[in-house]
Amino acid sequence: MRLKAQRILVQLIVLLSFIVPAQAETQPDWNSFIDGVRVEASAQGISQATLNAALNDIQPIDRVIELDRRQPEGTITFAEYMERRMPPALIAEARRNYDEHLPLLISVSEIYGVDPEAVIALWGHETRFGSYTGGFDVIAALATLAWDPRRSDFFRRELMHALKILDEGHITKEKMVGSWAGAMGQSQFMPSSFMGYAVDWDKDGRRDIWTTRGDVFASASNYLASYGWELDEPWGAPVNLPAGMGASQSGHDSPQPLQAWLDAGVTFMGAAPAIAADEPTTLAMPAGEGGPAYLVFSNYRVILRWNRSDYFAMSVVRLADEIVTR
Ligand SMILES: [Ca+2]
Repeated sequence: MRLKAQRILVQLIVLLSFIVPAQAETQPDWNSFIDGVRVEASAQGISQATLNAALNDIQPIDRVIELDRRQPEGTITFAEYMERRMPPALIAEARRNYDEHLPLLISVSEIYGVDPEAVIALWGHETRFGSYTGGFDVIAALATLAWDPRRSDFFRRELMHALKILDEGHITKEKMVGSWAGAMGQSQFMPSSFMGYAVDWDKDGRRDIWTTRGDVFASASNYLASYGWELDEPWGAPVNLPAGMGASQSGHDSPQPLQAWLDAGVTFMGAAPAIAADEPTTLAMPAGEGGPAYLVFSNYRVILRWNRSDYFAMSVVRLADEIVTR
C-alpha cells in the first residue's frame, strides 16, 4: 500500500515536471513578457519615453481573455442579424449624418473615389457614427492577447504597431481606446491597418481616427480604395436562381463574368443593375440553402476585405442603399 502511494507520488512529480516547464515556456510571467516587449520595441526604434508611458504600469485585462474565449454566436440567423443591425433609428441616424457631413464626404470622395454612403454605412455599423469606439486601453488589451498563448504572434505584431503609433504622436496613450481585440477609434482599424491606410486628412501632422472626422472618413475611404473600390458602381442585387443552382455555387473566391451567371439562368428579381456584362460577379447566399440569393460585384467583395462576413457586408450595402434611397 505504501509502495503504491509512493509510486503515484513519483508519477505525479514526473507529470508535474513535464507540465510546469512546458507552461513556463509558452507563457512567461507578465513582467518578463513586458520586459521582452520593451526590448523588442526599443530595438525597433521606439523611444524610451513612449515605452515608459505605455508599459510602466501596465496590467493584463482578465475581461479581454474572457471575451477572446467566448464561443461565437453560431445560432443567429441572417434575418435576425439584419433586424438587429438595421433598426429604423440607425437608418434615420445614418441619413442625418450623411446630410450633416456631405460637404466633407464629397471632398474625401473626390480624392479617394469611394461613395460617401458606403463610408457612412461602415462608420455607422462599426461604431454607431463614432459614439461607441470601445472602452479598452489598446496597449493593455493587445499586450494581454500577445501574452496569452492562443494567438500571441499575431497580437504581438499588432502591439508593436500600436507602440509605434503612440511613438509617432498620432494619439496619446489615454485616448488610444478601442475594442477588446485592439480595433481602434471610429473606423475600428487594427494597428496594422492604421499603419497601412490611416490618413491625416486635415494635415495637422496626426492621423487621428479617434476624434477627427476628416481623418476617419479619409482613412476608411483609403482602405476601400486600396482594395479596388469603384465609384458609383452597384454592389449587387437580389436574384432568382434556376433549378439545380444553390448554396454550393455561392462564395467569393472565383468570380465569373456577370453574363456567365445570366447565361446559366440566373435572373434579377428587379431591374438589372447598371454594370458591364463582364463585371466579375459572385453569388452571395448569407442564409445558406433556400435563403435569399444575390449576385454581387467588386465593391461588395471590397467590403469583405474589411470584414470577411456576408452578414456584415450585407448590413453595410443595405444601409448604404437606405441612405441614398429615401
Ligand atoms: Ca489629422
